Amino acid sequence: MTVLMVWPPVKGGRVHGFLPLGLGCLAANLPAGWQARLWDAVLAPQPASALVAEIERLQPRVVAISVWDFNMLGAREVVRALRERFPGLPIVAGGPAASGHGEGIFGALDVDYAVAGEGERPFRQLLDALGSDALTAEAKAAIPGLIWRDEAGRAVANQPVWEPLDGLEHCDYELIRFGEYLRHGYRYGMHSRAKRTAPLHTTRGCPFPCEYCGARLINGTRVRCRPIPDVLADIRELRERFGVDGFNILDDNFTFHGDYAKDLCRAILTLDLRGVSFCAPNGVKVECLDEELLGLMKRVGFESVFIAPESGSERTLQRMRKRIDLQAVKEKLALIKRAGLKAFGFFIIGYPDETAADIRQTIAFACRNPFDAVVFTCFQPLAGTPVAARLLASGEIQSLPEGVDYYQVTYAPRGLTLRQMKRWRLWGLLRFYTSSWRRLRTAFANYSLKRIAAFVLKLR
Ligand code: B12
Ligand code: SF4
Repeated sequence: MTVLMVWPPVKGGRVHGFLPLGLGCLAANLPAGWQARLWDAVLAPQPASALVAEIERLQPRVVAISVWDFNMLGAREVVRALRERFPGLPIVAGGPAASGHGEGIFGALDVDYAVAGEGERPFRQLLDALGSDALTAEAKAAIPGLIWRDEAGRAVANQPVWEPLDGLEHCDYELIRFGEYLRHGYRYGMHSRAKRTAPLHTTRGCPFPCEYCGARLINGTRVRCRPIPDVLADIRELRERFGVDGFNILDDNFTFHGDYAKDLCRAILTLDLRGVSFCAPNGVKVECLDEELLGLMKRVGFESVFIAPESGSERTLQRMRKRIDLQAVKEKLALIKRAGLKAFGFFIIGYPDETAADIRQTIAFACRNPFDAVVFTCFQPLAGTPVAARLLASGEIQSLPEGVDYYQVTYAPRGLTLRQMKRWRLWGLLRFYTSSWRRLRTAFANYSLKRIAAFVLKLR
């Protein structure tokens, strides 16, 4: 039996930092008797009519679609075309948007089932039941994270379960045509000399309660570590088959279990990986850094450490429920520098109820601490997060943005306009990068003048 996996089109065509990793993970963990095919409208932009033709050719038993808020518009278009042409074909959605929307996903997307949380095990159970025509209400109720309709048509959302990562196959790189992505310029990871980069997972989960973040809806609040031999096997495979020379650890909190991170670094040092760099571009929990870990990271091939204070305003940090100690940030920045690593900072501006004074404090904090580079992102409410729920409930926003990337500004706190937010962002970057020669050099060392000019134009 075939499951056709769908990576929907995104506005603006190809997105080279954006891989169908979730679908690759599901495909690597299918039940016996099932095979996966992938229809990928990001690697090869194509209209929904091409998917209809593919379904006529492959005659799949199920369609599985991976949905982020970012690709929701494309997902909707594809699902609409499938519904019209193949009304009886089961469509299952999963991914960050399914996790974020919960049972609300049926309002956003006309699918039969959805899965919130990690998909490997629930999807295997769902396919098993579908394939043997045993998908009774009891069977549906027993699948963790499954979102389904009961006999009265009411949406039911089962509680996801976040199990240990042992025994999970990682990702089917063949199915997602990772080699093709690399040939088409796939690249993720800022400020790295690596030419062929690949994502790498070592842990899943995050225990922190930041109110703007949707990560724990997908990966839960317990940080689970992959067995180190599995991670090494991934590294070897990606290095040997695809010539990868830069690994981006996509974990939410790579350093959360310090001993695991250290053991992993030591294990990586036993591999012959000359010329290979590592990066954790989502940021690491700053409090979890110590001298020994930073030293090991440097030896493994980290060039920089990304941390996410998010704000220089204590008032905003409290509102975000961001548990971070700005004094500790200063101390750890010194440690990062002493280890010979560069320090990158992520900041959010325009959080609900922020004032111009809070934003000024954030920019000042970034400028006066020894960061080599920073990013100021304008706040965007994400499905399923407490802050988005509050904004919707209070009527401050009527709906959540869909199809937007990092650069678009879709929200401004009361008292500020979208235009002002764009100006604050640009002003912050200008102030930061012109505040020292070292920072300006870092920017020019990593990006050409043309790229910097294009970036600034995009931010206006
Ligand atoms: C790495 C990452 C990225 C990478 C891309 C990763 C990639 N796939 O190539 C980059 C940096 C490009 C990125 C960008 C963005 N990201 Co991002 N990203 C992440 C991060 C840290 C990990 C995502 C990942 O790849 N995980 C690994 C794969 C295997 O997991 P997965 O895709 O979720 O799949 C699993 C399940 O979701 C499920 N599943 C997935 N598909 C399907 C389909 C079916 C049928 C089923 C049953 C199950 C299923 O099973 C999979 C295996 O368990 C997450 C945080 C997190 N913890 O998830 C944020 C996250 C997904 N990102 C987020 C956002 C908002 C963005 C941006 C839209 C930011 C913005 N507003 O501008 C951009 C959009 C893309 C763009 N190009 O601009 C939000 C998503 C919120 C949402 N509801 O959509 C998250 C949750 C972060 C957050 N703080 O809330 N991101
Ligand atoms: S922002 Fe980072 S620390 Fe906070 S909940 Fe999300 S992943 Fe965890």
